[in-house]
Amino acid sequence: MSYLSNDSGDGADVMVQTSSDGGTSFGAPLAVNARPGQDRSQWFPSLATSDRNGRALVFYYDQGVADSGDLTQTSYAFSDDGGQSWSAPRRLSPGTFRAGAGNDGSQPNLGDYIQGVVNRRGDFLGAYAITRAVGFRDGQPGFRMTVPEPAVTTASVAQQAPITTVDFQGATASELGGHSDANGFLDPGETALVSLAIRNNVTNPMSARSIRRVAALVESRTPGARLISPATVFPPLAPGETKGSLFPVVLALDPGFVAGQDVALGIRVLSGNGLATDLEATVHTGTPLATVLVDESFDGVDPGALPVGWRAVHGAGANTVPWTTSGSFCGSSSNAAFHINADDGVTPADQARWERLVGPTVTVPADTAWAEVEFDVCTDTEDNPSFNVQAFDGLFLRVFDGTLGDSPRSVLVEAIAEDFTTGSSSGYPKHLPRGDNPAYFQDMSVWAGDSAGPQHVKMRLPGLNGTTVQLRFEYTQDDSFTCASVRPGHACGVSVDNVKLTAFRAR
Ligand SMILES: [Ca+2]
Ligand SMILES: [Ca+2]
Ligand SMILES: [Ca+2]
Ligand SMILES: [Ca+2]
Repeated sequence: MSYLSNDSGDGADVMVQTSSDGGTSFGAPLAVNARPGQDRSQWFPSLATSDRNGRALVFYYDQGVADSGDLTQTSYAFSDDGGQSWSAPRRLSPGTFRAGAGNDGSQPNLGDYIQGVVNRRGDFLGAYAITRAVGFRDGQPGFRMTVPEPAVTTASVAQQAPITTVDFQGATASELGGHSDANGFLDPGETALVSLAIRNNVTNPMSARSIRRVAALVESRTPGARLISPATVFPPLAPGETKGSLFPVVLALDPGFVAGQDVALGIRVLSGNGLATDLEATVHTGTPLATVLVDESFDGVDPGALPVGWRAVHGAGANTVPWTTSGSFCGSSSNAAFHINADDGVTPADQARWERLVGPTVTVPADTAWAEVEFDVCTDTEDNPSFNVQAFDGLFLRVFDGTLGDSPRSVLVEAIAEDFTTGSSSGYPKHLPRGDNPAYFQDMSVWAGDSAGPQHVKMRLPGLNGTTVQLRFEYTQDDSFTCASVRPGHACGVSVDNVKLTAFRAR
């Protein structure tokens, strides 16, 4: 049997226990994922066995492919000795995908929809939910976005072999002198050097190996972008180790390449350890030309007042506590938008609320290639000290689509955001649980907990060209406890400052 355990505290590991007496007793639990205790969440394992050769396969959603954010894949491992030992895990899904992509409302995007079976031909079939990147208007003029969607991936039960256990850790493109204008951006007609970083992602003592003789072959999947020199090599990689390529591959953009379009790279990593592993990278192009649509420091108003164009709107809850501004939260003397996280003296059930801060309505130019949102966020709210991603009160961002002819809807930024960072981490730091109070905005990824001072947030938002939008900062808290309960003496709340929405064309 397979199940999850969070005894290691990293989010969860996939455990397997086997019985040789028909289920009367079970052996000791065995963690099969890549880096038990250090690889964040794995979840919803599904186990299947072949009655031809006795091989067992377990597969699961796997967030271990990045150290933060919502990048995910489905992974599997197999056993040939009745579950006493397991192979190094490897990817089942055709690529990695963002769990939050296309998440247009509340509720998690990937539910408990996963199952693996071995069919009569002896193939393993894994069915699960997958996402792909979508833009802001995906699904319009309908109300809902078009992802996630179901996926079925087949793995041969008979043909399994050792594999090159690497994952992708980064790609850096820099213009090649003499073949570019050296302005810091990769433009049409220019040539770039692309350096890669990969990690030996398996440290599980059952299956970890050092990887030797590591090479990569890179291909472009974007027309108009070509690899002039597609091969590179890496130093040996001990279990868990990340290494950069020893020399870059060389990427050239045709003169007719459309500036601002992303280049998708496929990276096939080969080694002396076994089968090759395929990874992906994205390279941005074009010199950005900015149009600033929103630029708000909240310094033009006194603490307690909101600037012209900004509104506090009550979302839900019996007791209204509107957004305001404060010049003394988070160790900062700069006035910032603020919402308190405190016991406001009403009955606990009435403390659940959803309060919104709505920015000005702006129209994004039609020739925009991508938009960017930046701001400084600071939080000190109730979280769960014993579970690193769980919080109960927090803040998230949606972008309202008020474009004429579109269904009016508020899109969670995680549904579309690229390169979404909070400080040095990807995505949101925390997640809210489900909750049955209708005034609580349950089950959301949020900025929450003690951020230890302001954190800079930055993200690219595709598909905003030609739309009419508002930024909507959404604060919610549940009906019990505040940050004062978990961190007595703290000034508790959330703040947002230096909010910028910028549209970029590319030349
Ligand atoms: Ca784990
Ligand atoms: Ca350039
Ligand atoms: Ca300010
Ligand atoms: Ca609370």
